[in-house]
Amino acid sequence: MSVKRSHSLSLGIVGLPNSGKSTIFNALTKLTVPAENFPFCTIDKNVGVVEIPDERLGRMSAYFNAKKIVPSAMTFVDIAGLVKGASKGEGLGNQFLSHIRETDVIMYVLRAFESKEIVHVYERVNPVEDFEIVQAELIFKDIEVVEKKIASVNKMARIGNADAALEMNILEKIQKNLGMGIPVVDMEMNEKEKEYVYDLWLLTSKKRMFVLNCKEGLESEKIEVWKKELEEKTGDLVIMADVKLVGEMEDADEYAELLGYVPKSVKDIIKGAYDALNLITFYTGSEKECNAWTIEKGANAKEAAGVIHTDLENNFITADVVNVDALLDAGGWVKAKELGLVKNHGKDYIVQDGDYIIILANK
Ligand SMILES: Nc1nc2c(ncn2[C@@H]2O[C@H](COP(=O)(O)OP(=O)(O)O)[C@@H](O)[C@H]2O)c(=O)[nH]1
Ligand SMILES: [Mg+2]
Repeated sequence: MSVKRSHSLSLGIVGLPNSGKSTIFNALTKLTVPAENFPFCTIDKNVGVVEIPDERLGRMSAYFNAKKIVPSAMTFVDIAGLVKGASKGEGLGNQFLSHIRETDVIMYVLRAFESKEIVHVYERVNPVEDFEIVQAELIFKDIEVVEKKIASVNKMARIGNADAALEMNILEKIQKNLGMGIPVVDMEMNEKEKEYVYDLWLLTSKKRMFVLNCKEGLESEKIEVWKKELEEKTGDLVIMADVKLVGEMEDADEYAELLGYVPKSVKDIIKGAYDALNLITFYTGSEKECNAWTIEKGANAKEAAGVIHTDLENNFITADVVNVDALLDAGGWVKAKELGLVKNHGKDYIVQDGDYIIILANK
């Protein structure tokens, strides 16, 4: 499994200076939760841990009248602006590149708004080019890492290491592609190559999503063209959002009446990150405690048990599973069982979004 299977997913906000990164960071981290609930993360002013808004968890905890509610969380990191030359230490480049290394997904915030007061470093508005400038810096940094690795593998080859030739093949392929401006996420790779590359922690291997910072709902066809261009280039999610508005509004629906369209909200952006990472949520719970857990799509019941506790994974026997909404609609566990909604599954069962799971394990 390539993506972390824990609560502690993290998203790095990346872009040129004055694109709206800090504005969006502030909007997202309004939902910040007390750090002691999430001991994995030390909080500073550029890092915020945010609870994932989750209606199903709310409904389930109300049903159980749960004493404790533990939602999934996501860590947001506001990474300072990157400019051309960042990979060579221009601006405060290098230091910030190391912050990106620690995140699971990169959210590019790209400026698509005009403003005389707020300067654009390159004095024009073109989000597609801005993306390419920033990504190029990440590619340069990856090339550096790969070249260092090639040098060390070469040494291993000389002392007769059997794996060295195989490693060299993979590294040279990556080096060649990076040299052509292709980020790692867009490279064709087999499972073995993917596994190897995962351990290199390359910046361009991160999943991506995009926020085009614009006057949503009012903007010209030009922005639609940029959006399409980005989608075609990357295959990734592009959200058009008025980043300033995202921060100011409490309730998107209320604004919808005012504006005549539904503006993008913090929830849309978080959902985008979930999709970008290919994540789903499953639930466990009782009167004592209700939990929402995050897992990669395609994970099986045994792996899901491991997200809760390593012992549960190691001693896994079977899992009783029912969709959480179906469970609550039926009026609880006993009724759901009577209706035949609860299914017993073995370790290979692929967990579905919205599953409520009771793991049976050896003590
Ligand atoms: N006119 C306008 N200004 C914005 C918009 N989004 C952000 N800004 C302003 O642009 C400036 C830079 O934004 P900031 O979030 O600090 O950018 P960062 O450098 O990417 O972190 C701030 O003064 C914001 O208020 C927008 O959509 N329209
Ligand atoms: Mg900033």
